[in-house]
Amino acid sequence: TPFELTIRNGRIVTDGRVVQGDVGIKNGLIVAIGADLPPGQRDIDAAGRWVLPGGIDSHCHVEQKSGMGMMCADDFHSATVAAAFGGTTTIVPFAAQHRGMSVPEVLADYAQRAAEKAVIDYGFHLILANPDEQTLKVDLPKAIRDGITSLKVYMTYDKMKLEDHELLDVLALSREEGALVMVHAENHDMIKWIAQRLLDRGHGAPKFHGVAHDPLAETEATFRAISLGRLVDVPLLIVHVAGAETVELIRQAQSLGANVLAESCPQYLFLTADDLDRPGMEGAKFCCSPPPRDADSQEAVWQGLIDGTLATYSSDHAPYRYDETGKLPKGDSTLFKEMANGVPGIELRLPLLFSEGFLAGRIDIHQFVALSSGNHARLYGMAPRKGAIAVGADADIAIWNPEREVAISADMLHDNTGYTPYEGRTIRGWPEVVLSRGRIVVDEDGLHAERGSGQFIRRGPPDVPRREAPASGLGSRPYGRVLKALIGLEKQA
Ligand code: DUC
Ligand code: ZN
Ligand code: ZN
Ligand code: ZN
Repeated sequence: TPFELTIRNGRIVTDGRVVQGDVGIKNGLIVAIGADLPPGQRDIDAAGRWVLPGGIDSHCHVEQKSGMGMMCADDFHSATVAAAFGGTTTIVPFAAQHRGMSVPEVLADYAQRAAEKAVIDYGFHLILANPDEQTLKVDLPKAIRDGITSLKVYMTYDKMKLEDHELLDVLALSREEGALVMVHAENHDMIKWIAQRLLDRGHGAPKFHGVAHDPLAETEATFRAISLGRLVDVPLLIVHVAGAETVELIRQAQSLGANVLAESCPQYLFLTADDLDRPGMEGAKFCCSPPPRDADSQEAVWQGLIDGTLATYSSDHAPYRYDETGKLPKGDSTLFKEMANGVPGIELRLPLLFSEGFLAGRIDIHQFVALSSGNHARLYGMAPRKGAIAVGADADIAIWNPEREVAISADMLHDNTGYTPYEGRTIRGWPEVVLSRGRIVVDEDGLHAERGSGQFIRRGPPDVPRREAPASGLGSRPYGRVLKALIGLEKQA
């Protein structure tokens, strides 16, 4: 037989079409797609199932210390196992530089920990908190050449935030070196100012996290980030978009030719600020930044995903336990400012979208594939190897049973958080068999992959569809000769 594995009789999503048929796999690659392929050494029956590219989660936090110094609950084993059980076959978490750390030491540390533990493939984005000469001129260009082709920068958090001129330095460099900059856009001073007034008045409960992180803080910083990107003529990607006004701002900027991309996450589709307002400290389980907002914002995020304003759907899995190691460092007297920021979602990200997006009729199966995998692969430089069922691509495949009903509870999940913000909901559809490079990672009898069997993906340059600003009128950019030279658009003034 020409195949090590044949997936038979599935509904295969490939190249913008749905094909009823088989997928032949050899040496970890997809080598044939068609009807009536010969049997493999092993066959998987996919009758009545969807055969989809494995998910790519391009925003998750694994074995990472937060800006506030708290350690995630998941390591590279538990996080990648949980990802695989939820239909994800590649993750791109963060390697986080904190002030005073050099980029090579950060990358070596993350690379070693992931290589020992990951069960699926992975890359890293570099979080830049220390954009000094050495970092910008030497270490970052080298990291990019080594396949770390994306960066995250923060506009808030005392220990992480960059000034606008530093953001401009990073953006200008990203064009020269071929990397994509991800921006956490919230206005630091607005949040700090509101939070201080709340605390002065004795308002420390979890729900006040949502008050401090006002939607305007997100919208203002997003506008500023977009403006910085336009000034130096570089694309950027706004992560974890939460609010309706921010979605609309991004849509308008795109219509004026701005090269702004954006991402959202399950917590902005399925949670609201009301979830933070639960009895006792329970609301801490729903605390992330930016926080979930209201029903109108949920609808706006759906529309953004549907019409392409938002290009990627990631988990922003930031796993902290509901105890003194994470959410409640001071037990019941923990103030909202002291709770670890972030919610778990690496396993439920795709099942939630499959059920409430695809099966509910909000998006079609091609949109599901683009939002869960294909767009991540292109924007983060992993196509055509990842993100599609295509001949020559890695055999990273999730086989979904659309009939299976699942009542969500924390004890069915595989991460180390110990709770889920989606407890008690019932969804439809589940990825029952998951392959990574042709290896069965998960099937009906559980996990098969070994610790350390995942591979580092050395990513190429981002493939960002380029929008052009109009030549004149609203949105046009008058780049004079001098400005062009200053920002590096032209070599000589
Ligand atoms: N930003 C993230 O990307 N994740 C969790 C918290 C945060 O501020
Ligand atoms: Zn962030
Ligand atoms: Zn995050
Ligand atoms: Zn098995």
